[in-house]
Amino acid sequence: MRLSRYFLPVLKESPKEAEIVSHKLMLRAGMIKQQAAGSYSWLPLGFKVLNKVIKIIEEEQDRSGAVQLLMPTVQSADLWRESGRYDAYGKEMLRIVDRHERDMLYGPTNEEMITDIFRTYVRSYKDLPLNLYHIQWKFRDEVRPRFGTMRSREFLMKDAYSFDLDEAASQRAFQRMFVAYLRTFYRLGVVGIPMRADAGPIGGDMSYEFQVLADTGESAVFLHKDLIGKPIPAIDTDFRGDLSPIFKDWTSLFAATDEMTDEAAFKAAVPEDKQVAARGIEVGHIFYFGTKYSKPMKAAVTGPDGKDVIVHMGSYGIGPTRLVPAIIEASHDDAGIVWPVSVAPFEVVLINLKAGDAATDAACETLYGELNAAGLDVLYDDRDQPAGAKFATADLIGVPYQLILGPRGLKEGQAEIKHRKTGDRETLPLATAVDRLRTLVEPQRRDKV
Ligand code: 5CA
Repeated sequence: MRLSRYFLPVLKESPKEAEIVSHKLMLRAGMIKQQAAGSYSWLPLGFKVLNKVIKIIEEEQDRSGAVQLLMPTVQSADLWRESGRYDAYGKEMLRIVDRHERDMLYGPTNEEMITDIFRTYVRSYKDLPLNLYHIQWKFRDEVRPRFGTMRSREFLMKDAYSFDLDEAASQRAFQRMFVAYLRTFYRLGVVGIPMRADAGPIGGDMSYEFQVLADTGESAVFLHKDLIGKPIPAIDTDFRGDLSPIFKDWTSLFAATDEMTDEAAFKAAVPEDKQVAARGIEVGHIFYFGTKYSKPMKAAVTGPDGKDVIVHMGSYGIGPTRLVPAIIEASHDDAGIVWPVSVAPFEVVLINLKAGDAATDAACETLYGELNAAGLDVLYDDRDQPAGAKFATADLIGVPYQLILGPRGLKEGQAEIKHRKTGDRETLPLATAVDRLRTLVEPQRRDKV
């Protein structure tokens, strides 16, 4: 992508309405624009990051055996009357009346609709286990939408729903999602720690939240230190095998939100040198709720003995539009965002220090072609702007590697690479720059781990 042809409306000033650093940086880096309270457009740079986040989520859902579909945003109230949640959901639900005076709603979640799909088509225990997911916009009329896309009214959710014959099979489905989530957050470049949590309006008696630790997080969390940096299950994990050892290994160490524990219980359970009391951002939440929806909505299959069995269900959410600011909260500095490579809008920014100088332009064009050919995701800053402004933009938007070339370096056959995260700089022969960048970038994509 050539920056001269791109749409990157960066702001010089720090926007006053933003209270936390991720919101400030997303506005300053031209990633989002507010459209109404708790409602945002995703501008090209933000959308590019969001799509990388979504792709990783999809890859890990698919790997775990979940199957993607797509349900609508606007739902019929009748389905929600069947489960009893139409009245129970309260003011957070955006209710709509259509021209025929039919009650509709903008979906805050999809348990009812997916249960309706299931009961329409699935008849036999032989079709189980089944896990269906989609990535779709949700609307919740939050009392206090805040912090940009961190807590918005319209937001994107990956929501998966599992169907099983009995509780034991449903626990196995839960464990598959648990492991998929560990892998997903790792690949996104954050530490996502599973914690016992309160199930709220989704219901059920077992739920885990995945929390990214950050000072600005809305939840107070208590955890065992060894959960931070614990190695995640590898890419060759057998999702059709027994995942309970992994599940037990992770859940045997203390971790809970303040809704589920208090400081005294925490201190009694965890040795002093291992106690971490921190704040967290809830980026995912998984639930087992048995027959809460399948029973009133009559979602049953024929069991092995020919008798009808009400299926057991769980649901599994991740917030992609919350993850983007959560990643920024966990990874930034005074100059701007510091993206993990796996979700960076671009992996490399090629900075032409003297656009308009024929020799530098030509050399940059060649480099740009080679970087693209090497499979790197490149932004080429070809604008006629002072070097200082280019460095500031590159730092602000957080591209992990800057490849810098000007007339002087060109004369000597040398380019410079700046590592955004550490600030390290290396000067190297122009001819080796592309290979060097490949070696730096490829392992950090985390797509083979
Ligand atoms: N049906 C279940 C799971 S599929 C459900 O709705 N779970 S939830 O309420 O916990 O939401 C799942 C995830 O969506 C949360 O962990 C969070 O990452 C994201 N999310 C929830 N509310 C918001 C919001 N207002 N703004 C941004 N993301 C949100």
